[in-house]
Amino acid sequence: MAVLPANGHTLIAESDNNRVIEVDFFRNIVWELSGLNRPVDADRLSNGNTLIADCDNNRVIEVDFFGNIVWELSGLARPWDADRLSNGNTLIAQMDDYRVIEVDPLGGIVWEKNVCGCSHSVERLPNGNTLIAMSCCDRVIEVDHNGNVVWQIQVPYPLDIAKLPDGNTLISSGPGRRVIEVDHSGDIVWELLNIDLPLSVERLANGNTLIAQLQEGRVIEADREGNIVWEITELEGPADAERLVISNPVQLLEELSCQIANLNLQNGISNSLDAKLDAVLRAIDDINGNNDVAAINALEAFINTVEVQRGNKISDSDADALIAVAQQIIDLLTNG
Ligand SMILES: [Ca+2]
Ligand SMILES: [Ca+2]
Ligand SMILES: [Ca+2]
Repeated sequence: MAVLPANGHTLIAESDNNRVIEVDFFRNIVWELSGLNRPVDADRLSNGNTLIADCDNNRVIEVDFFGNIVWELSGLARPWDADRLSNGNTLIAQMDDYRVIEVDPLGGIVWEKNVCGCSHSVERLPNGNTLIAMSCCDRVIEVDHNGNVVWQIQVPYPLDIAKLPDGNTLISSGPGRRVIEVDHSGDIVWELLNIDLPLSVERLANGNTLIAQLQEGRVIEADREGNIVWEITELEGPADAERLVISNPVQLLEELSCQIANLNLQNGISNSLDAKLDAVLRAIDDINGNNDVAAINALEAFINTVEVQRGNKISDSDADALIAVAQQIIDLLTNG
């Protein structure tokens, strides 16, 4: 039994389309920034802005919701990864300058580590050390503040790395055509094989893994058994993807309503589904009484209606998607 997809939108650096997009669960674009030059990394920051490694413009920019550049560092050498740190500085890995740098908000270099070749990914760890994917040298290293290597592992052309809460490390290997999870001894504790050119990797809250596949033009969410539980295809050079958790049930409800409209179902069916979603909204809006139970009951009725039409007026994949989002709303109302 596959794990349901994790809640949220997906932020994607579509490098060959020179844009960054945010799509909802139904793959509708809800935010877009175009006019870039091979963006390869996009991170949504805690202030709601987006940090982008605009690779072939040799710069890292931070843009607000409206696309205004609120911070920029230019003159870089094809940056591939940029992370905003909790101290406000920015950590940057570059393709054409064989060092990883940490810069302050004014652009001054406050820390650097020379590496032996190109680097596609860097991460500051909670212990203050820095994890670096030295792609061209087939190695992932962890260095302390003084630049001493305290841990390393050989991996063919590691492209992205992510330290997991339990201390394991997730690594994508381009020529290896796989994503691996290794423990501190370097033993592989989990792997996903036959993944063509995995670029970015992220472990999601539900245990699934989000992977951007550049040449395949898709982003997939795979469960631990390798089942693809969500994907978006026909992208142009997706180099990075991250899941953005949506914690507002009303927002998900609106997206679910839009999707019902997009599906162009027979009037009777769409009216019946809309009525249930209206009931959910009324229950959530009702500040009196046990509103969450009423909302959850209406969502269960919505799911039942979709199930009745599954394979008939609603395709299997559309039914799966509608139910997954209805379930995400139930989870939010239950745990929120
Ligand atoms: Ca990212
Ligand atoms: Ca980043
Ligand atoms: Ca990073």
